[in-house]
Amino acid sequence: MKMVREKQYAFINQSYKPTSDDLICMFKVTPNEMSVKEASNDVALESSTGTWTPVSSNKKYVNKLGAKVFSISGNWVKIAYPQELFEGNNVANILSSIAGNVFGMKAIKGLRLEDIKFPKKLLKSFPGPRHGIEGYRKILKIKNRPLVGTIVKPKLGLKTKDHAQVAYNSWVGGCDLVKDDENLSSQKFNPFEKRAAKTLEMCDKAAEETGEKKGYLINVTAESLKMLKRADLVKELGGKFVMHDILTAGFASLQTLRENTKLGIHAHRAMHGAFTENPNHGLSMMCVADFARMAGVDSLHTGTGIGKMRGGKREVREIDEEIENKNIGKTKHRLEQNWGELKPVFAVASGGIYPGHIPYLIKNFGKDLIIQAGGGVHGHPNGTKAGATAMRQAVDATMNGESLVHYEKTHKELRDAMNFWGRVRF
Ligand code: CAP
Ligand code: MG
Repeated sequence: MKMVREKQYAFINQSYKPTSDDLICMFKVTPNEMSVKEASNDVALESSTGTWTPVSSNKKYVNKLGAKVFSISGNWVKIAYPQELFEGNNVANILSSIAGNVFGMKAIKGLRLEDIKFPKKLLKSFPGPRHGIEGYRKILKIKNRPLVGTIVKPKLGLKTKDHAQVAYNSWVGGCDLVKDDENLSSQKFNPFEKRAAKTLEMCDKAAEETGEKKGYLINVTAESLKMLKRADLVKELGGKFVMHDILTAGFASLQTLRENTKLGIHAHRAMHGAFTENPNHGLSMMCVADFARMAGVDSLHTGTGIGKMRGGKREVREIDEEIENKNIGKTKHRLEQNWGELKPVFAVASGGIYPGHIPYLIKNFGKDLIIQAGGGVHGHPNGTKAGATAMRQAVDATMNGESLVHYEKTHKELRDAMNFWGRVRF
């Protein structure tokens, strides 16, 4: 069969000046036995209106919808997409174009979608967070400091009674938030309905005893109708928050949740590493964060720069700025963006964290942070309650401008944590 290729550079237009109605993608293109220009042409055509050969069914009016490669600098390529290509308020639809077939084409050895700039009208079609940073602060009555959270550990296996007890000990010790782990849903050892009732009862009890507002981020990730039923039950039981695994369940599921619940949505990014970690291939965490803010999560795991998970300080800081600020400046790995009326999302620093890390986290990522520790609370030598207190003490010390080394002298829980896990130098 004689291969008839589309005009070699039909989707290349390096004199094109993108308009404010264009969606812009920044790709890193590693071509396979062809030039970056040729491979970029294929990326643009496959992610918009084209395919490997001209088609007789094409109409002239479709041509103006074709994506345009308007900038090529080494392997870094920028492509402009007319926003008419996309359906408003539909993350999956946009991803199916710009992050769809392109990753599997023979034309590339590697393709990384590093960041996306969204046009105003398309952005306005998305709800964004219902609560965001200010909403969480209002619900929990915490004005200024970072929120302290924990994850019930062991992550699976605890029976409901024990799960609720661990949560209670965390709250009375000083945690503001307790969350389920990403892989806890409604397994036999801890069914959702029983867990919701028992743990929210303990949440209220702890709030009453401490005089502080407390929150439970219960994992509702499941088939969509079941997920909505679970979110409704949480509301009935007086819960204020739910948790959703936005990547394993998918953005369409997240959008269903956002449109059908008024509760705060805590977003876990389990599975992100499968496509965000290779700098030459896949979708960056920055793009995941963009879509999470648009779809309407209120809090999102973004990394720590220091704990057990990958993701360096620069990357984490740039993502935190992207989800927390209104006007975003351009950097090597990030496009500028004006987020308009979409509320800021609370960044979550989690993964191998313990009290010793807190000065580093606040210094590098600020106070609008949910600092979360599972092992770093329940692994404390004197147990969960002491572990939670040590986390709180580290936040209090840092917010007061006191070093942990000085503060631990008068705060036993913190001292025991530091002796057990060591003092963090940074
Ligand atoms: C942390 C955690 C979180 C990770 C996710 C875990 O527990 O519960 O899922 O933070 O990573 O299961 O590992 P520990 P990220 O505090 O005991 O480490 O935040 O990078 O998405
Ligand atoms: Mg976890």
